[in-house]
Amino acid sequence: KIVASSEVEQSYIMIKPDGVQRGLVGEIISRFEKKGFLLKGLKLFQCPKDLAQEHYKDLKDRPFFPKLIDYITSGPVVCMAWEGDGVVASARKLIGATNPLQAEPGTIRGDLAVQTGRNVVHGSDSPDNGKREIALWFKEGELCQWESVQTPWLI
Ligand code: FUP
Repeated sequence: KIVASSEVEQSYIMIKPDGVQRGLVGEIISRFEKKGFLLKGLKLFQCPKDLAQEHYKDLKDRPFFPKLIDYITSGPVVCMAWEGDGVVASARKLIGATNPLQAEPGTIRGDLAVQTGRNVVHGSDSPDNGKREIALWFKEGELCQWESVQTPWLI
């Protein structure tokens, strides 16, 4: 089990299968890069059903749960661990509201999506869930410890 190497905040960000299929991977990654967060983990991954169910376990009693699991496992996703002070809340702002029709223009969902069930990207909703989700989606050795040369300009 992976634990964040430091007390630095991390968020689990995932480009969902529709984002991959629609060719939005570069566009989405670029928004987090340009903002100034640090990429500590990145992989293209075909998610098995049991992992999708574990990831979304808080939603298991909701009527849309089976469809959500089918969607997330329908094709490869891009798994990412992004690090930085305040990254969890900031990433949620960059991503925008769950329903893309309510997401502000300028956010990823506001600019790139129309359906709640096809909302292109996931972001952890708390620092604790960031840790939990990164440990769930990444194996030992898949995260890199490195510092960007830009860091002195950003913090
Ligand atoms: P978010 O944190 O914005 O990803 O939203 P939630 O955790 O509430 O929901 C997780 C995923 O469930 C959403 F991205 C899409 C799906 N969902 C639905 O399909 N229908 C709903 O009514 C709510 C969520």
